[in-house]
Amino acid sequence: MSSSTVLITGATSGFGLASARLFAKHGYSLIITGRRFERLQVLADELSVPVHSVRLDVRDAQAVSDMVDALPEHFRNIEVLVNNAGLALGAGPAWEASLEDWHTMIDTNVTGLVNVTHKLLPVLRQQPKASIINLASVAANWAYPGSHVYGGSKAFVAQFSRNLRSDLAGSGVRVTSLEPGMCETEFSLVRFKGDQQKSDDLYKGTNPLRAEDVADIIFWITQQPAHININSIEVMPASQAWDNFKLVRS
Ligand code: NDP
Ligand code: 8X3
Repeated sequence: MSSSTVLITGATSGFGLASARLFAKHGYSLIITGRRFERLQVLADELSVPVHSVRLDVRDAQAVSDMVDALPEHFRNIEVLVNNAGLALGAGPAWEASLEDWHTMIDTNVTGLVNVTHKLLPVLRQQPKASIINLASVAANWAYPGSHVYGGSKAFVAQFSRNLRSDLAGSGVRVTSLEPGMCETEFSLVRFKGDQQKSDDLYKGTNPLRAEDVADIIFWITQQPAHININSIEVMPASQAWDNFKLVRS
């Protein structure tokens, strides 16, 4: 059992929700955040550890700053930051994508993650041992049609994680870029703008990763001894793999 605190962005669904449950099972105090506050309240009621729930849009730098400044005493010693809030919007070709969707992905996956990280760095650096887990994606490493800005935003997350590592080496704060492949959460429902059928069809027969699989990995990373930094982990369901380069003939 732990007396430490973990802050999770995007705890209303998917990896964030599964991680909250797992860290709670191991006795961590939780700061859970997301835009859908009702879901956070339901989760807080379910957990039997101290929980501080905050309605938070990570794109709002002032709100992020205010949230941290207003933390109750018990929740101030944050040892684990799970930078999880993020989304993909659209999976069609770049020329059909809406500019608004591109901006939303950049604002959330890049600017939002930066907002939270910048505010939390001084807090984490006070700890003898701390972890930042940044949710990147296989889309950070591998190009595929329809990934355009989503993959670009996750490539930022992966490289930002490595660069943070360089600055934080020796500080006690470890940084990991976690790069999952296909996992069945609300991710595709969001990406396909609420089309449940399209989301179900994508996962059908693939035995994808589950949110709990990713939560297990997140938790495992944080449990490594202080002298170990897991730089990155790329994980896919066994049914997913790379394909050949595309060749277009004229
Ligand atoms: P879900 O859609 O299930 O969960 C996404 C979470 O992000 C929700 O809790 C949502 O909360 C939160 N979120 C989205 N936008 C914002 C915002 N502006 N401010 C605060 N919170 C926000 O998806 P996953 O759990 O699958 O995804 C979690 C992360 O993992 C994302 O960064 C995603 O890109 C990444 N990822 C997902 C993979 C997958 O296949 N599922 C694979 C690789 C990476 P709310 O809407 O309540 O604000
Ligand atoms: C989500 C995984 O493969 O849809 O980051 O890009 S993928």
